[in-house]
Amino acid sequence: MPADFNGTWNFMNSDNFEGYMLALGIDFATRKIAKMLKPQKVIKQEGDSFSIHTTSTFRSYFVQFKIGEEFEEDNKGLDHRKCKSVVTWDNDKLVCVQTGDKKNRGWTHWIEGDELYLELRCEDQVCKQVYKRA
Ligand code: ECB
Repeated sequence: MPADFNGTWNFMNSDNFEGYMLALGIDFATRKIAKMLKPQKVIKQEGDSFSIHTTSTFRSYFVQFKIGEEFEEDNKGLDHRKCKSVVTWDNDKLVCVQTGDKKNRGWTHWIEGDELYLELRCEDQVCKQVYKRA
């Protein structure tokens, strides 16, 4: 049985979001606003199909995918760079590799108790975020 990510998750804290945004080339004004946000994630998981809705007062982002199936990601409202993404299981962790202009781009999600963890990677930067079950 894989981990169950279903649910609504509220942002608690983050580490090095600034470094991650700099690696993506996000401009100063956008970074200032973005780092104040407390996004909410709604994750729907049905077998190998997932959707992740990340919403905030400033911008929101939606992605859906099936485990192991490559898809085009547009990163609309984020850095807008297109990439080819694929998400796989690494034991109970969800691992996304985002292949495109940026090296070493991707993310990993896992659950510990009632907390959802997200590690965002771009080039040499790693941002870690923690969400709590709503
Ligand atoms: C969507 C809420 C954050 C909006 C931040 C606005 C501007 C900053 C622009 C670019 C920064 C790059 C990413 C923002 C960080 C998080 C957004 C979604 C990250 C993500 O890929 O989540 C995955 C895993 O949950 C699903 O898309």
